[in-house]
Amino acid sequence: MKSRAVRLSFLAAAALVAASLLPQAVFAQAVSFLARRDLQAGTSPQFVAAGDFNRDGVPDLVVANSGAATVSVLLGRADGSFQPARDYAVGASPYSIAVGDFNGDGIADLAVANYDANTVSVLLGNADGTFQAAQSFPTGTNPHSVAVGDVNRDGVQDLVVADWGAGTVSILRGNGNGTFQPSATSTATACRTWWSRTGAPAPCRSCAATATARSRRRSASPWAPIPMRSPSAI
Ligand SMILES: [Ca+2]
Ligand SMILES: [Ca+2]
Ligand SMILES: [Ca+2]
Repeated sequence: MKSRAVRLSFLAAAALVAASLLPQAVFAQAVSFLARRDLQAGTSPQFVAAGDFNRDGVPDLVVANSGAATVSVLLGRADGSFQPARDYAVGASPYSIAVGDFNGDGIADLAVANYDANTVSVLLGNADGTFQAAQSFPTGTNPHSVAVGDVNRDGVQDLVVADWGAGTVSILRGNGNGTFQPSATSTATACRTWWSRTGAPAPCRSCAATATARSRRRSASPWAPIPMRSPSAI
């Protein structure tokens, strides 16, 4: 009886091992790739995104060239090849791209996080695979990644940016016409620059304390928020 139980356990273990190996073997045999094909982009390509920028049903590519301050758009052909890249200027060190429709015309647009420019560049699509010149909107320090979403549920796409150098996330709410409202992070950064009326820097204060500080200023506080001015200019 004992030997039969051992034999059954051995068979069950063997069956489990065979079952775990068989799908992998079948999978390995079923998947293969054609020879690699390299496409020319710009200097130091950092990020790639896909979309259908000329609305022909064929996926296209857009590449962030961090060393060239450009994005390269490569329109796809139906046979899997791509047309030569067309470059568009953006801010310094583009690190990330998100595809959305920021002006609600049904045509894909681009948002590019520019790490060394502290901006996002927005390029509105023209439906034929070309894009309008970039418009820039401030973010926090060193934007490293950008995503698209409707964060306030008004039906207009917004941008969410991860600011690597600031440890913050910037929310840029869309206006529906391809422009964006100033980010909350930019406001918080400006609030950091406080100076006394005598020219001495005030203790660092958070943006959340602004309302309280303004209230104190009205009651003869020696500190006043004077964003982005040097002591000599006061
Ligand atoms: Ca296409
Ligand atoms: Ca659009
Ligand atoms: Ca929105």
